[in-house]
Amino acid sequence: MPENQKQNGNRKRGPRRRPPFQMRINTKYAPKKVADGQPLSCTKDTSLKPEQMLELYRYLKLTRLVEERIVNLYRQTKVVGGVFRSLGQEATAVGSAYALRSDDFITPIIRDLGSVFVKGIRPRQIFAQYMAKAWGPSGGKDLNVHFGDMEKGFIGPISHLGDMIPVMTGILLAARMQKKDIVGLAYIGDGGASTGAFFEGINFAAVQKLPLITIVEYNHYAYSTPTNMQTAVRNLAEKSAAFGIPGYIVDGNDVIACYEVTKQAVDYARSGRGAVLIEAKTYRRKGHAEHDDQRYVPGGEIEWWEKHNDPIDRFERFLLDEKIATKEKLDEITAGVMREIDEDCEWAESSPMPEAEVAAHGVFDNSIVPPAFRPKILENSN
Ligand SMILES: Cc1ncc(C[n+]2csc(CCOP(=O)(O)OP(=O)(O)O)c2C)c(N)n1
Ligand SMILES: [Mg+2]
Repeated sequence: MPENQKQNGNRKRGPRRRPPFQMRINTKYAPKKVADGQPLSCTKDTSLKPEQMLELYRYLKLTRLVEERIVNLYRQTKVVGGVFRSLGQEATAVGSAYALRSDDFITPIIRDLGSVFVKGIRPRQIFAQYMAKAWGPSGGKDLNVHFGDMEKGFIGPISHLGDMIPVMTGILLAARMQKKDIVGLAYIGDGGASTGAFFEGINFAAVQKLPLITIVEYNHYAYSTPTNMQTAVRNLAEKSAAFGIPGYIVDGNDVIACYEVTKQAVDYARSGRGAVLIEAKTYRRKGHAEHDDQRYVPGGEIEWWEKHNDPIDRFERFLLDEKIATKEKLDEITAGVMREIDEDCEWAESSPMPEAEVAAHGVFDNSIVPPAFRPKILENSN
């Protein structure tokens, strides 16, 4: 027995000793090095059934092809606002959201259209939203990502990076008070992970052991700022140590790995053990938005990711190699997605633009605008 415990012949009762600090980062599903010349595929270590994998494939294709269609609409000037794409990162949003229950909540950022589809939003809503049409979810008040659907457990993002994390924490606290066992999944970029709100939101969830899962998307850039000029940590998952919560690193371009890691986090969080931080390693192949020509990206970098680490190519390779699907089956799924996109785009295009008075309603508290400054269209509102 150590000297200090021998006093009075009894074991001394001091403060409970905590085990030494240990960084808890799980790297089981982190990106793996493959032998030179060997193309990347997906992890085989999965509980997913073949039909679920085909559903994941459908969501991946839907995300990519809907975004391509929005770019077409943008070039035709039918979309006039910013167009944000998740090209090359689709697997992170799709795989993670697929691990949730339908009553769980997400709050996506601009690279997470795939998670919105998994939550049950239809392409027609996205097209109508981007074209600011009356039939769109915000009725023409916004023309890109600022809308949500509470029924479907989808909290719309605001522009201010990081601020949706404390909001999600609040939702989870309210859910606990209502004795609901939902979990919340908040997405954030590597740039957004440098904000104060990111720290405050996760810290509160960690202390309260709220079931908050935060996915930080390491996509190499925030606007034109490379991640190493954004943070001094090598892995964003290391930030989990600041909160005393488990951290995971996942290959964000492996849709199965993203599902499995999030599933583990969901089980952990739902069982009452608290918050989790997941870092998804991925790459933003398009600029911040469609107008960004990416002149700050070193030559050959984008092409390398496109050729060697595209999430859809990797998953197709996996599905074919593992004989989960034939090429014909995958083509059939893609054709179905294209049909849905054509139909939904036509529907959205046929929507009228909103009446000016209706679109202006519910944006400001018109009663506080001095009458002299009230534009004509607001005269009859309130
Ligand atoms: C608090 C705050 N600061 C700055 C901005 C402007 N801004 C919008 S998106 C963006 C870059 C975001 O980068 P990241 O978080 O890495 O997400 P990504 O676009 O790479 O998905 C910035 C700086 C903002 N919206 N909110
Ligand atoms: Mg980023």
